Amino acid sequence: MKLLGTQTSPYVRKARLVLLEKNIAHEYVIDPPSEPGSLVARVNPLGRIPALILDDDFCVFDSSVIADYADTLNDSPILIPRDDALARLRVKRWEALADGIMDSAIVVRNEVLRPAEQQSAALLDLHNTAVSHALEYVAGLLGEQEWCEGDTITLADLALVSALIYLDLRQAERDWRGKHANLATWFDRISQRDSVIASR
Ligand SMILES: N[C@@H](CCC(=O)N[C@@H](CS)C(=O)NCC(=O)O)C(=O)O
Repeated sequence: MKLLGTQTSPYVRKARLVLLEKNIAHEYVIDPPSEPGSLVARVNPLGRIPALILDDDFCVFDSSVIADYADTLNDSPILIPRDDALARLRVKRWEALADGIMDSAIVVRNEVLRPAEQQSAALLDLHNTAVSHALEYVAGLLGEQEWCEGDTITLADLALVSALIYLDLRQAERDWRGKHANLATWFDRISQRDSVIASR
């Protein structure tokens, strides 16, 4: 299988971390959708990354669907609980929180790339505030736990680290470590995993 993406997309990183954590063989292809001749436009009608092309050319998108699918391919580790509906819901809810941080950070990124006089202060404020509230919320949920959910790594951890790496990349001025020391400790620990190192 081939994973199409870029080095900066947080959704791509999340999907890639799932493949790496589960040791699923794949070719990682850097393919920015905006580049002329990008394969993405041909395989994903939405023109977005990540796109996972299976060996029979079937294309899987978006990152949550890729993560869900990839998690069924083997059990080591199981990243999305299968039998316990509530545990599964909780992991997917973490993923939604992390994805929401990514969504808002990307709105901010796209807005600040526009000429200053065309930028909407209200839009920037809305999405920056959403990121701040979500960070406060996830820091509260995490507390001093080693993992976001339960006693082992799950998709929740992979989604959250992907969102935070993106914030560091695009909003370096945001002092989330200063406000949420527990998140910083958790981030430093998970950043030492081989998968996270390989994804950077
Ligand atoms: N909800 C989607 C979001 C994917 C997405 O928006 N990806 C962005 C990159 S971060 C994209 O491909 N944008 C189109 C472009 O870059 O031209 C997912 O989780 O996969």
